[in-house]
Order: sequence, then C-alpha cells, then structure tokens
Amino acid sequence: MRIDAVEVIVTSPGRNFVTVRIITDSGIVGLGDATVNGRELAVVSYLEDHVGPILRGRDASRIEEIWHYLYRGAYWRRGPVTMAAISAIDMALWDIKAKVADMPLYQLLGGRVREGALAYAHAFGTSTEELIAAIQAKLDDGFQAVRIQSAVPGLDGVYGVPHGKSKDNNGAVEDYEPAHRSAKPIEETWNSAAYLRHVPTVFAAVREHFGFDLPLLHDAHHRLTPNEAAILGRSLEPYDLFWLEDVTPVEQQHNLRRVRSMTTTPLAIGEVFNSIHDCYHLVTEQLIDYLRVPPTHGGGITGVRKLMDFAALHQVKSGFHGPTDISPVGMAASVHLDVALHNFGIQEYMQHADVTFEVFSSDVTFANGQLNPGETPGLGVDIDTAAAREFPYEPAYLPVARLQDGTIHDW
Ligand code: EZ4
Ligand code: CO
Repeated sequence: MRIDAVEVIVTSPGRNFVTVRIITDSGIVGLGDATVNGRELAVVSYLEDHVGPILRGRDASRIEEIWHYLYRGAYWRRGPVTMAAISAIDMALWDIKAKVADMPLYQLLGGRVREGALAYAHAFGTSTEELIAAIQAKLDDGFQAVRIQSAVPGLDGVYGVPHGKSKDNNGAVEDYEPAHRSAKPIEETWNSAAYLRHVPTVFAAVREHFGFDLPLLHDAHHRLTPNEAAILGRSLEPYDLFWLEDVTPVEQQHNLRRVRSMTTTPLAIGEVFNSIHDCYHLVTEQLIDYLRVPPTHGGGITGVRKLMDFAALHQVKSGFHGPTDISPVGMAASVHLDVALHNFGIQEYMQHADVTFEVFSSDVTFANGQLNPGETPGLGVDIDTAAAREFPYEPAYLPVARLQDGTIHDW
C-alpha cells in the first residue's frame, strides 16, 4: 500500500487547526494533527515543502521506518515544528494501519488496560465565588477532577482566566486563547510575589467548600524560579493537589532537583516538550510525577509510546496536554493511548467549541468523568474538507506576559 498524497488542511472552526490527510493507493485515508498554537503555518510549510514530496510513493505500512526517515534522516532534528510534522504523519499512518486491521487503534497498542480515561476540566474565576461556581458547573457536567486557576488581586489578566466570552461556543467562557481575537498577541501582567501569596488562599477556600475527595490540579505556566516553585509547592501541600504543573521553564532540567527536594506536592511538566531528550533527567531522576507531552507534539503514537514506556521504568505517569489547540484528531490519538498505557495518569480535556464539530467528527465520548475512544477502526475521526474550507486561517497568538515595569516574562 503506497502513499499517493499528503494533503495539509488548515481550518479555523473556533481556532486554527492543521490536519494531515494521507491518501493511499488502496483508497484508505489517514488523519493526523499537526497544530502548533500560534505557529501553525510554519508546520504547514514543513509538511508541504519538505515532508510530503519525499513520502509520496513510500510504503504506508512502514510506520517505524518512516518515523526514523523523517527524524534521523533529516539531519536537523527535534524542535516543535519538525516534531509536530512527524507527529501528524505518524498518527495518520497508525490511523491507516488500524483501518486496514479493521480495529480501533487502541487494539494495536496492546488493547485496553482500563475501562476509561479519567479526564480533568478547567475551571477559572476572577473571584473565589466565581471559581467555586465554575468548579460546581464542571462537576454538574460529570467531571471528577478539576484544574483551578484564579485571577490575582492587582493583576489585570493572568494565565488561565479568559478575557471575554468566546463567540464560538454559544457564549460559554471556555476557550481563553480563541482564534479571531487579534492579529498580534495581547499582553498580560505578572507579579510572582502577588501570585505566591494569593494561590494558597484560593486552594483553602476551594477545599473548605468541596472537601478533600475532589482531585484538584493547578498550572503555574512556567512563571517561577526554582526557589519560588519550592515555596509554592510547600504552601500548597496542605491542600493535597493531584498535581502542580509547569512550575518553572525547563531548559535546565536540573533546576527541578531543588523543587523536588523541597516539596512533596506532585509535579507535572512537559506540554512544550517534543522528545525524550527534553525530559531524560526529569524522568530518570524521578524529578516529576507526570509527563505532559501529547502525541500531537511528541512524535505521534510512535514517539509518545516509546517515551511513556521509558517513563514507566521510573514510575512517571502520563497526563497528556489536551487543550482546545489539540484538534479532535490529536485528542483521539491521546485517548487511544490513555486506555492502552499501563502508566496512564490523567487526561486534560478542554472541550472544543460546538463549531469545531462542524468540520471534525470524533468517536471520543465522555461519561462518568472518563473519556473513551470508541470502536470505529482507526482513530475514529474524520474531517469534512468542504466544511473546513468555510473556516479560513486567521492569525491568532497566545498572549505575552510582562512584569508591571514592562519587562517581558516567561509565558
Ligand atoms: O497554554 O494550550 O495546560 N494547559 C495549558 C494550555 C496552553 C496552550 C498552549 O498552546 O497550559 O492552556
Ligand atoms: Co499547561
């Protein structure tokens, strides 16, 4: 079975998505997600100009070889653009292989090891009352784990708290980084000291209201120094977090040694990683508990399966990144892995806007707080190419963070 064409579809139903569509001479088609939020068209060029032309005519069944052909054979290795392109090709080839086998993808990964994948929702509030109402709304929707983010007094606009209601989700406040917002990044302010003082009071109020059975998560979004991260981890210990995410930027993996030695709060890192080399020491030294790199950015099913098997040796579990900038195709890939990986931890699930499903269809279901991949052969997803054309690409960026004196800060 030969690869006839590698199509790249850019569409923006609610936000921008890049989808690879591999067409084989047998007529079987596979889909892969190549979306890199805010840098989408760089991946499109990588795929159209450099990957598609060298894949045409190759045997679509040779997934492992094609992975190495694109990774090892390219000389310029790694990086988010390269790895998103490889991820999407790999995902599409696994979609094809599972369709040929007439099985849902998780069967080819060894079959089910659990009945469903525990998912966590996002809740945010500009006040503690608003946050408590938002958590309750997610519990009413069936979620059994919630990530909580809050505004910080004195800071106008911080990570995780939306700037307005999305016009694409029936007005619901869900997507805080939507398309259509502006052609340039908006700016938010940051003050680590104010944040470190405020967050424990938020957790105290939420635990007071909901008790200790509800798993709670929090994302510091790379804003802290190792020492500040240690302070935060210690101050949150009384509130028994499921995890504390991305406390510091991690170009220097050894920075986590200080954080780890100072706090027992569980740590999750890695939504911006794209290779095993980004987290080798984090994993082998057991400096983290959960690894966030999803199949869309970590080399597809092949890359992330290897990464998670390696992590399993060191008791590190998965917690795949699942924001709305992972397309329904990428989410399906994650959920197939979630039910097949022994060392699954939790799955982030930020529900897509209704308009996203005017272009994509997906067999992934959510019930009783858990996600499931469905039984359709392959990934169980499809894209309506005519509908996709109705939603052309629009420049959209993640915000930029500045300290109150104007200094650019880590985002
Ligand atoms: O900022 O998906 O845990 N989730 C996150 C997300 C990320 C965006 C980046 O594209 O941190 O909100
Ligand atoms: Co995050």
